[in-house]
Amino acid sequence: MTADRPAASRPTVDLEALLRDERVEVERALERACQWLGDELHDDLFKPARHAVLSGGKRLRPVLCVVAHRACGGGTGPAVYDLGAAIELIHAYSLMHDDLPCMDDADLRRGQPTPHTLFGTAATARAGLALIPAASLWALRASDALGADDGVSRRIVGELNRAAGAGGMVGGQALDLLGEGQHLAPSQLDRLHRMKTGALLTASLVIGGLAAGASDTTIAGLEGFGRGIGLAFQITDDILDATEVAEALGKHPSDGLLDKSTYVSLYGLEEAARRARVLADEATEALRGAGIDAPALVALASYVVERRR
Ligand code: GRG
Repeated sequence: MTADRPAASRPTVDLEALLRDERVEVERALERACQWLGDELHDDLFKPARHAVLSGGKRLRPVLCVVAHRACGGGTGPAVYDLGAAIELIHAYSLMHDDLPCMDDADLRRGQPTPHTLFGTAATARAGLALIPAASLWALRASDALGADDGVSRRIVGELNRAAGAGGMVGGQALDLLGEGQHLAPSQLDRLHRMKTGALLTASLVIGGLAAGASDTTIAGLEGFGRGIGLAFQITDDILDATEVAEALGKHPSDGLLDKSTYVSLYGLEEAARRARVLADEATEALRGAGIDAPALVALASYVVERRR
């Protein structure tokens, strides 16, 4: 697959080592965030939240944030991982709520029982809500620690909330729920997933760039990169959903079982995979167009379409 790519878009970094090393730091940052949450929240809220935040996962959003930050000349201290962890708090809440009986009614996520099967639906719903303001506060604290001025902090927190909100993840989830049992057109499916999945992935990159003081041109390049990998990520998710068993993916049920339109139902496996690769290549082109030399981001674009979970 890689051999067909233009040389400029071929990854030149050790992706496995990159993910391993970054995830170690991300887990440390999530432990710090949970320590703070434990001081802030009543146990009834904290226990489901802690389970959701520390139950594993690929940690792609914080990894994108710190890698983008570095690509824009930012440093590598703990505060940028804390910033990435703030984004992961939003992601954790979204998964907790997505798995609730009133949404996807899922019992398995990341190879573990979902929070509501352990702590109950009401406690999990409340704990998820508690993570939303916590994420903004944690992002603000991380921006301060990074020495960002008020204007940059404002943009960072605005970016996080815009991506999480009605024009992003929440809006996309609403479209997803409304679309159950219907055959969505390609443009409808793209719009839904650019909002539901792509917005937070893109915000992760933009937030990393903003924290490093990136120019508007660079931020636009990161947005273009996020736009490509966001949809490529979702197409790959649909392919994995259709081809891997629940045990290998660590989640149940699949979108196919939930009677949702997917890229595989729309295009078939082969064409869906081709589209994901084209989008990943467009993502790396967006970096090049903005003059961003970031082999680690290029490697992550490959990871997005080649991952097995
Ligand atoms: C009020 C309508 C309304 C919604 C509430 C629940 C919710 C907001 C949003 C959920 C949206 C959602 C589930 C987005 C995530 C999509 C996605 C691709 C999840 C999987 O991400 P991975 O593969 O997960 O990165 P890991 O486990 O690796 O972290």
